[in-house]
Amino acid sequence: EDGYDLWLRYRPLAGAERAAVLRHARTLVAPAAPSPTVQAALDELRRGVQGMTGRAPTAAGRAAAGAIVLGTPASLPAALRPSALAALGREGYVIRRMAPGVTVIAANTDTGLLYGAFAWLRAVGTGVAPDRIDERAVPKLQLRVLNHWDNLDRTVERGYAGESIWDWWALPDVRERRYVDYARANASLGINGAVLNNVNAKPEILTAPWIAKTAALADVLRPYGIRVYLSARFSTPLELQETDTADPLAPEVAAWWRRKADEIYRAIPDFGGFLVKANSEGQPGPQDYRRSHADGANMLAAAVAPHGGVVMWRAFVYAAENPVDRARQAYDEFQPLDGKFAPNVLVQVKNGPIDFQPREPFHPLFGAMPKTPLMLEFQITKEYLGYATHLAYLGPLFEETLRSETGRKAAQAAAGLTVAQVIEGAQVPGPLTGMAGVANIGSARTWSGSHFDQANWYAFGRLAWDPQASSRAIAREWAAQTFTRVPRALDDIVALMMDSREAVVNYMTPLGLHHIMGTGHHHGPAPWVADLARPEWNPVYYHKADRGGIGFDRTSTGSNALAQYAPGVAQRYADPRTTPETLLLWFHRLPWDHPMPSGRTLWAELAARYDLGVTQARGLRTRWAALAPFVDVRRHAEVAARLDVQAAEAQWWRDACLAYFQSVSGLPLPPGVRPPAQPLEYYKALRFPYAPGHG
Ligand code: BDP
Repeated sequence: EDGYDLWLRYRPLAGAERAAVLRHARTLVAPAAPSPTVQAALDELRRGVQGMTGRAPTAAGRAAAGAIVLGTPASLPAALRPSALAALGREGYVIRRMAPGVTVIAANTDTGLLYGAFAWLRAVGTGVAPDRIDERAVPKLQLRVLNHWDNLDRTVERGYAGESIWDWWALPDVRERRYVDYARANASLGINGAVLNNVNAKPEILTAPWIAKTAALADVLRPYGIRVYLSARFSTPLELQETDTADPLAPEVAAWWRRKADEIYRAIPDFGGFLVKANSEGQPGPQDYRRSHADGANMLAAAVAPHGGVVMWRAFVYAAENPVDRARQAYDEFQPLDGKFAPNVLVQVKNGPIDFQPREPFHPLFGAMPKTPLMLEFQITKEYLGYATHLAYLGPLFEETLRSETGRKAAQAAAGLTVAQVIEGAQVPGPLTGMAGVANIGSARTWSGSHFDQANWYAFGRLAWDPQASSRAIAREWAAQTFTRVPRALDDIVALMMDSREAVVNYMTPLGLHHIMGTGHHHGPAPWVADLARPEWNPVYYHKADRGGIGFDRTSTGSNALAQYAPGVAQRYADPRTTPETLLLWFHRLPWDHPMPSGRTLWAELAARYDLGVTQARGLRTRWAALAPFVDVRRHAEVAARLDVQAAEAQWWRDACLAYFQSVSGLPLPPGVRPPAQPLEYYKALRFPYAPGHG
């Protein structure tokens, strides 16, 4: 067990369980001349049943007891056709017993059948008896997309799992087997799109040789229901010296993009479209020509529209000209453009207003652009949560954002909407909905750099399918397929996963602190950094600690970023007493002796949180050690080694942050709090010149 098989392990079952699977999967019945997609479904069922029972089902022409029948309304005989298939749409499926011993997997499309096949295997893999499998599922979002921040030289921005899985150099001729396994893993979750290259894009990706490479990948992924997309650099035609400007309103520019889209679609008829990072962190964009984000997005949208493509335009923007509060900028720039985007544009918004921190409040744009499809962007790779060395199951982070009450309503609705409901399209009736996840996938044997990081890929996929799903249930499902189904061990693994992200928050950025990580690489604590060129690059900008107190005042007495939220939410967060403690210093600047609900002062509470984080990190290690009897030796040891690092680095975070905050507050350590192991200067002097994932 080296982790390569992900959650699709299909390890042998024993006794009655094996017998039951054998009884219900003796034969596979499928339409004659199956499409590549149906073939993929049949192959997966065969592989799964063979793995679990030692015997592969055989192909049969007729459904008898022991058959799994795959069919669409066109191919299923009436007696085997479940009701209400139309409501399944293009990607839904139903699994039902339609005759004694006959399991039917039905869908309107072959992709639906593939999803149904994976769902059947998932059910068996999580311990559901085959005769009890009865499932009907329809994805709530249309576009469920991984964003690979993969560079053309095969490095991966913010990647901690080895080099890019795309061997661009050898493409289009060499098509690695790994691409198929990647497609299988995604299809098992319902992920139906992949943006292949970094949002910090190079112009070359849109030249003929790279279009051919992209087309080769599209061919491999297509049978698995996955479309490819590319990140486009806004100034591409200008940089390729094929136009004299990149002004989106210049006719030659629009014409160039139309021709480029035509060229791409000739090679890839189902190309998904473009993802664009514009006027953000030095990337070119329409504002270079005094045009708006809508001008830029709509010009590209017009180029792909005739082919059914979309543009995913990112709202992650901040500029030096906005010194007051970086958290405000996306809303300030985008909200006024509501209603101005073409119908095939989605505005892609990060979960929080800063940048993928261990904890952020939900982004105020959710619910505030009722005429614009908003696509939620999560980061699966753990840029700010300890890379792939710390264990942090992100399901609870994703769920926290998705379940946040925006305080905004759909037209004529009485109740307010959660972020999940907003992205599901409650305000913008129409087909465009989606979720994006910045992938944590590389060519490491584990795919994700660690065994537990696979769970974050898994959780993203499952939540993109159903944004209202429970992260705990997802953890259980993943762990049962990945590690063990022994109930006691499974309970412990799930509990450990569910506690892990909060541990990270506690030892890194408790009580609403944020962005106090090391410069550039974002590894380790550096709350003291104050000398970088732009104010918002410096951690001191975010915590503002000095003798008088700590925290970012985003209320009306400060940056007033709070006013970007719906009145109900803004009101609640305006008062420290009604602000959740977890976000206190995000919204408020408070004196060190501010009384906390625990009865401690803020300073004592902060110290207590850091201590708790260390205790929790150590706890993950001891709890995992106790699971040794239930997990294979190699994977157990590989996880344990990382948990050792995590416990040590939690201590480092705690010590460095307390040493620093003490130095600025001038206060003695609260009673009972152990002094940091080293003087502050020691932590400040640490350097990480070859930290992975940043250029
Ligand atoms: C930040 C990363 C940076 C990305 C940027 C983005 O540090 O590498 O390019 O986000 O999302 O989180 O564009």
